[in-house]
Amino acid sequence: MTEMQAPPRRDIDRDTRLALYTSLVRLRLFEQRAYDLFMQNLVKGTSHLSLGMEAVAAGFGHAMRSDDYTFATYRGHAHTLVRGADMAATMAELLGRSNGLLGGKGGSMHLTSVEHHAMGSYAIVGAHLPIAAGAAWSAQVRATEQVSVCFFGDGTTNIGAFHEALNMAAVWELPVVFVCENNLYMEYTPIRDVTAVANPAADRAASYGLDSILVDGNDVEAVYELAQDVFAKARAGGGPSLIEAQTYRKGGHSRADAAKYRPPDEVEAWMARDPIDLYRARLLDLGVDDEALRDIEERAQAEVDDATETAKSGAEPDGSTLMTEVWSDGGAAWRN
Ligand SMILES: Cc1ncc(C[n+]2csc(CCOP(=O)(O)OP(=O)(O)O)c2C)c(N)n1
Ligand SMILES: [Mg+2]
Repeated sequence: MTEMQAPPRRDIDRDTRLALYTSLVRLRLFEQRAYDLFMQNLVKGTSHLSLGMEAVAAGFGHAMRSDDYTFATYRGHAHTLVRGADMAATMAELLGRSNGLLGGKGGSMHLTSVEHHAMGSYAIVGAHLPIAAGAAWSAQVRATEQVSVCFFGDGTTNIGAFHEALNMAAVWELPVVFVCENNLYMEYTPIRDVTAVANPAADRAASYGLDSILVDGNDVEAVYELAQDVFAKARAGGGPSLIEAQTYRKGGHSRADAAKYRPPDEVEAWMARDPIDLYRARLLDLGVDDEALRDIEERAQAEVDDATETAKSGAEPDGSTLMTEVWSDGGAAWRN
């Protein structure tokens, strides 16, 4: 049985703490707005929110170097935004508008910003783990000290690609960090009902000769500090890491899923551990004044409001763009 890592509590400077808090709030307010727009039928296709799980994205995102790679799932809004993708363009992408990150052709489930090394959001469960290992291999060959960071869910640990990617990454000592966001559920199935071990990622780390690492995914500083350690190890040629971050989604799996399948006492216990409330209280304890936090909250709200207006003002994609950007050189003609 794997034990939770005790939060190391290094001394983090005030600016970094406020930056972490800013990210948490931006990610939360963005997704709350995305939910509202979905309910107004303005978001095209489905969307998977990470409300309640923001500390994982913020903690890892802030520890990354600007040229490190991010690979996300369909639940990828936070992971893309935290790398620096423009909020209005991200919102516009959800609305399927031409001013979206991908010209309105990708939508919520496929957010990508190569410019920010956010290398895509993948809708096929487990598909991106081998790809993230490949990016790490490329960094290893080029000796760039870049790290490839791959986020996925608890359910993904029961997919073959998880085991294949972990094994190759360990054998080749690739600079890849696999982050399992264990929110206790797949779509509607509790992970514990279908998994032979209690901690779906951490308890399997030994199979690949890796340390078993569990972290409180609702404690942004614990995540941030752990991320710094595993990134340093990867950059120094120490090989991959597998991390299980324990967290919980505030809402359903996708769309308007009311998540009625979750026991009320479990929901209540996790709602009392909201990552933003926890961090706000901690910052106040550390002597940060309430006014500074309120200022961050107001600025983030204004940014989301502006992003929404810009996104809504975008035109629908022109039909002529349907066959552009199909290949990396932009062409659409079939080739062998
Ligand atoms: C290969 C494959 N099988 C099934 C699905 C349908 N599906 C979409 S999300 C999901 C649950 C994944 O759960 P988890 O890995 O815990 O991620 P979470 O949604 O909780 O973040 C499933 C089964 C899929 N997209 N791909
Ligand atoms: Mg899950």
